[in-house]
Amino acid sequence: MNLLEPFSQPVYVSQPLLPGIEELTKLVKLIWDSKQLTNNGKMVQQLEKELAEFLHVPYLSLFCNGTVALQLACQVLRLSGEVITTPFTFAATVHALAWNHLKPVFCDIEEDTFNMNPDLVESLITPETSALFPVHVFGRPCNVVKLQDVAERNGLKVLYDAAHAFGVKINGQDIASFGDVSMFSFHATKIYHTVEGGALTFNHPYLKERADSLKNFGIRGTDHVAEPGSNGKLNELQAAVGILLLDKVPEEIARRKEITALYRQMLSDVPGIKTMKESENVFANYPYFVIQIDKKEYGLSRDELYEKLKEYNIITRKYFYPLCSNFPCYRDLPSADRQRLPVANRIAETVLALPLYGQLPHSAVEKICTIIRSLR
Ligand code: T4K
Repeated sequence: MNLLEPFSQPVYVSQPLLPGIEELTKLVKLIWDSKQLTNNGKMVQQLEKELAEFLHVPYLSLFCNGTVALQLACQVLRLSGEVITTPFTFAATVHALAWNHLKPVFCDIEEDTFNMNPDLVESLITPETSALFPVHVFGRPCNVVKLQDVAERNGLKVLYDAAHAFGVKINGQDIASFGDVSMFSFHATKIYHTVEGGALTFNHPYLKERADSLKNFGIRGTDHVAEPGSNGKLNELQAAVGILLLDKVPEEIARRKEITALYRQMLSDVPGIKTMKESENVFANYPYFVIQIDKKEYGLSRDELYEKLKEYNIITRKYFYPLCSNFPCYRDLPSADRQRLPVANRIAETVLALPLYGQLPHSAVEKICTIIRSLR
């Protein structure tokens, strides 16, 4: 194989983990026989139980996707006024606030983790602030201890967007155990998925009760509709996919870990290409492999490298560009001012996520790295 020839087929940033078609067919047959397709059927109940065990959380509620889960989490926690969040995230995080008529207040991020900078949070708190809404970006844990301390001292709730952090542990403790509520996305591009889907995790039974009601139109019993809920339910077919994929997660993480190590090794001495360091005392899940490109040293900007790689059939993603605070719907907020978010603005201009999924052959990684080296 000529390492500098384009790939014959596109290599995408991600590729979904798939259950075996025969085992899926068996579960579909059970669903067909039961004729229960949705509305908290057996598959959803089983998956909720298995996921709670996997994540070591007492309470968990499944949703049709992570975005609706976040929108409803704001209501579960009865958030109001202003919520402090990060601009360096997927659109869904900040949109969840806007859908609840909450005001996002953007906090700048840390250089090394790309997560909300806990040392800056306190200066953004006003009498209107009801919560912190940090994101464990690329599965790297936020500084949960400092954030919890700020929250407790100021009487704030903490809602974690843990969309990328399925299976991550900090000092052996599961990431879902921090904060009041965490959201995990089970979209097909995630290391674990239910095609589309998501979950909220809680430490208190009343939060799960409320989430279960809000995702089912606010219905609390045959003759009682307590509040204006939505429809956020996962269906039985998707739960079946989730049941079959759960066992595959440890191997998927192990493969991604090897691929990540190979990328790091092959790119470590390329001038102008910076890879992210492993976080200390963290069991990582390797959802994305993200590099930063310094045009002065590498010779190409991030956008130029993105375009060049496309010519080689390598389809990367600029996660997360544009920055949420620069979207037309948020850029006029006082906290969205670029001067107040220098780190996030700089990082969003330079990051690129390279292909990473368990089935990605090591030979493809070697070829991608060889091409990146050759382009400077
Ligand atoms: N919070 C955060 C921090 C998030 O990152 C996300 C979602 C959410 C909240 C909301 O959770 P959900 O409501 O989505 O559950 C993707 C995903 O759609 C999105 O779930 C994810 N974050 C975001 C980071 O990435 P795109 O537009 O980049 O995806 P797309 O379709 O370009 O897929 C990337 C590549 O994956 C494709 O080039 C090919 C491959 N692919 C994709 C799909 C969907 C497949 O091979 N098969 C597939 O079925 O947004």
